[in-house]
Amino acid sequence: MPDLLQIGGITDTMKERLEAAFTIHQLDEFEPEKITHVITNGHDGVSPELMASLTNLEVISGYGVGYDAVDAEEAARRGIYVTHTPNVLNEEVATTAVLLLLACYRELLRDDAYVRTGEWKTKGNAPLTRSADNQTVGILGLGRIGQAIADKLAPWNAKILYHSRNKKDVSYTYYDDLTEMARDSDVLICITPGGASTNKIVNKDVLHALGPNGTLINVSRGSVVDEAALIEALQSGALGWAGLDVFEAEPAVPQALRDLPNTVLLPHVGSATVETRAAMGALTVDNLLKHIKDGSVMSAVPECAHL
Ligand code: A2R
Repeated sequence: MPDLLQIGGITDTMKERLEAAFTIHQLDEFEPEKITHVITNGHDGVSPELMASLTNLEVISGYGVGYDAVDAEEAARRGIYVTHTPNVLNEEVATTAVLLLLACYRELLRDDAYVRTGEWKTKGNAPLTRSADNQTVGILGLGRIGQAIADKLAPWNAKILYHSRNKKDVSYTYYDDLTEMARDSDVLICITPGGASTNKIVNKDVLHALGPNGTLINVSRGSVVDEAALIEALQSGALGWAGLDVFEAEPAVPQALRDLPNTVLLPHVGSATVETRAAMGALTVDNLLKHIKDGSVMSAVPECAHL
């Protein structure tokens, strides 16, 4: 049986299917030259040193759609497939984005605390919140998940703007300048890949353009937003609210963000439901099993699509 290196956790169902086809090795016991397949996730990826040491590597199967923790260009150069799990998580991550948006607008956490602490009884009705209806929403990265977010916002009558590298064949308004889009948006939702090309593209200028009544939602990667600039903007009132599922150095989250009342913070759970994680797990395993069956894979990342 081929030798598979496991990086990070896998579910029992994934383990059962993999054990029938591979000898599974853990990071603390493997012979690099024997490993032909790797299973990993978006957070752990594969370090450049590890990838260089795996001289007979053929496939890196990633659990998750983001693969910024793997050097896919180097893998493609070596003829190694990198695979990921696109599409099966679109709806779930889009739900998470909408959940954060609604929680910011309707002060869900503040009002929940208002009931729990007994303030409702002692202080009377809670202060009013803002309506999430009829807002202008700028989507940074109108890809698979970005489109699902736009679709899920339809019942709130959102006007959709978007910024991506290329203009799409859609009816929404395209901006080739992110700061200009932020200026025209009530909400900015980040859903690009991570990596060098998007590193801190949501910078101080973008956050200030979004403004005191603006809301930032990030369900992409922590690296996309300049976190220090975000904290400063939220503290000074230059930006109104932030709903964040991802952070620069997660799971470490700056105390300043945790102390702010105008943030809603989630522990990177965009796709983390039983149903969606099962679908992601199945596709992660399917990629590996297909490769040992016929040498191809189900869902290669774009850099490896030509292999
Ligand atoms: O290449 P384009 O024009 O289709 O734009 C893509 C956009 N994008 C960028 N936009 C602005 N500046 C950049 N440097 C840049 N790089 C990429 O992000 C596209 O509209 C979108 C990505 O869409 P998909 O490839 O379909 O990815 P998906 O499945 O929506 O997932 C997005 C990310 C993952 O990479 C994870 O990091 C996260 O969501 O969970």
